[in-house]
Formats: sequence, C-alpha cells, structure tokens
Amino acid sequence: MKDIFTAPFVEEMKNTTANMYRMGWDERNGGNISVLLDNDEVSEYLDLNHVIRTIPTGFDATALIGKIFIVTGTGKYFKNVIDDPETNLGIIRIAEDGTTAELLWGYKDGGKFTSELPAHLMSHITRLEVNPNNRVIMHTHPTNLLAMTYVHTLDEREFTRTLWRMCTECIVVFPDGLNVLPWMVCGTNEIGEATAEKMTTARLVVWGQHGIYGAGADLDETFGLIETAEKAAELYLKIAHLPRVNTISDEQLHLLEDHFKVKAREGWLD
Ligand code: 2HA
Ligand code: ZN
Repeated sequence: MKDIFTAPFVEEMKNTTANMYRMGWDERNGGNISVLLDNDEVSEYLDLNHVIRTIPTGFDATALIGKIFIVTGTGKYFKNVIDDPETNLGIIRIAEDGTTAELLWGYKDGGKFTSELPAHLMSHITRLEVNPNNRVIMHTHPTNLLAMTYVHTLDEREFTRTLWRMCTECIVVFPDGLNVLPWMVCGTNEIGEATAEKMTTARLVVWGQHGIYGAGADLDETFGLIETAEKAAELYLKIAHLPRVNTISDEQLHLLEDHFKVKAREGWLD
C-alpha cells in the first residue's frame, strides 16, 4: 500500500487550499471543496474494505452510491490543511443506502465533512449529467465577487455581461456565464437543491452576499474559473464609480466567440 500522504489528490488539496487562503478568499472556516476520486487510484493508498466510521449525510445521494470523494472538514480552516491534512480533510464513500457517508480516511479528531455537503453532492450529480469528466465542486468567498453582489443587480444575464466586459478573456473562460442565487440560509438542503439546479446551465453559481460555487474537471481548472470571474469583479469595483469612456461591445464579444470557437450562453449577447 502506498503512503496516503504522498497521494496526488491529497497534495493537490493541500496546495489548492493554501493558495485560496493566500488569495484572501477563505477566512477562518470559510470555503469548502469536494473532489470525486477514482476508486482504483484510492485503492492504491487505502483498504477500501476498512470503514473507520459512518456519518449520516441527511439527504439522498443515490446517484453517487459507491463513489469516493475527498472533502474539506466542517469548521476547519483552509489555512491549516497544508500542515495537517488528516485532521482537516476526509475521504468518504457514499454507502449503499445513499444517505450515509463511510469514512475511509481523515477527520482524525472525530470531525466530519463540510456543512455544505448537500450543495456539493447535489452539484456533483448535476454536473456529471452535463459533463461526465466533472470532478470538482469548490465553494469560496472571493472578496470582489462578494462585494459586487451588494452593488450590482443579481439578474444573472446582467451580472454575467458586466463581468464579460471587464477582461477580454472572460467570455472565453466562462462562456456559459454565471448563475446567481439570492441570499439564502447556507448549509441547508434547500440551498443545495437550488445550487444544483443552477449548475445545469453554468459552472459558476454566485450566492448573493455570501460567495460562489465553481465546478470543473480538476482543481486547477475550477480554481482558474473562479479566479477569472473574481479578477473581473475586482476590475468592475475599481471602475464602477468612474465615468465609463471605453468598453467591450457585444460586437467585439461576438468576435471573441468566433476566434476562440466558444459559444456564449444563448441569448446573453445582443
Ligand atoms: O464552510 O463557507 O458556506 C464554511 C462556509 C459555509
Ligand atoms: Zn461559505
């Protein structure tokens, strides 16, 4: 059996959480990440017949029975993952009943997965239907995107169009745009269902006055997706109060579509 502390999926979680903390997005216990793992790869590091303990999830994830995820722990700080992954992360498998998580590794201090597990697993189910290669759901509190939800309409077409105009490459990175949820109580099945529903048409879902969810094939791609939207929000906040002399027009956005062979969300460009 190989040493789990050298597993690429543990290394990537350590590096990604450290990087996100450094970006200032994940204060205290803010943010959470789940990554769908390959069972064969995990079996090189862990005995899949050895369940440390079982933890009820409180919702039905039948579509994910037998699937294994590495997930950040509830109440845990991204800042601390790099030094103590076994306490701050856990590897869970969705049990045969669809409503129980089997702990295979981690949460060493008796802890459990993030309180946002419903939003994560429901979003995994939705994104896997859209893209079988989706592996990552990432939630974080990027400063400028969050600030923007206080001063910009939450209409998702308008929100997206504002960001597409802030940096030339935005429309190339997220042609599907951002969907937006109004403020809701976090950590509930309701916000989980609403988030997953929004994930059918976009890989980015903003939570008004809270943060953002991103989905992608790997941690790098998902981080980059959120990073690009966050950069655009930062530009917006720098210029929103100043007279606008220049912009990127819809005509120019169409030229980017043609050149980079991407298709903007239907009806979101004039
Ligand atoms: O895990 O970010 O939304 C802390 C949060 C909850
Ligand atoms: Zn949050």
